Amino acid sequence: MRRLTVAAVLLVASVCAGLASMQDGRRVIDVRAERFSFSPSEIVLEAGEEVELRITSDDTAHGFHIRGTGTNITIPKRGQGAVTALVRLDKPGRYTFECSRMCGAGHNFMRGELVVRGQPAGAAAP
Ligand SMILES: [Cu+2]
Repeated sequence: MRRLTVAAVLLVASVCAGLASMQDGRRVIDVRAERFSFSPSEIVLEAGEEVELRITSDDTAHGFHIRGTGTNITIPKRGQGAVTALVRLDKPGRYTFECSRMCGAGHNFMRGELVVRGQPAGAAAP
């Protein structure tokens, strides 16, 4: 009598999510700028982690400046694509980013924060 071994083949659809969230091992974070805010307005990363910010505008051109760093770029106006900023901050802390291009009455309030967390050192007991 022949035994039929039924092999259950599990076809696991390990298809990557349509929207890439990693690029070259980096996290890619989409940021939207519009008068007069950034969303998300708080971005959390690890100290020493390099992330790619892909910034688009929903209206006019804006700027993206991270205080205390050399990052200061122009975000093209809506429909003209994204600008990419590679960001790596080695010191834990909070870094303010802000619009650096006059965009209207609320320009001075258009900002957000990068929260850089320290690397957890070893096993921390609760
Ligand atoms: Cu502005």
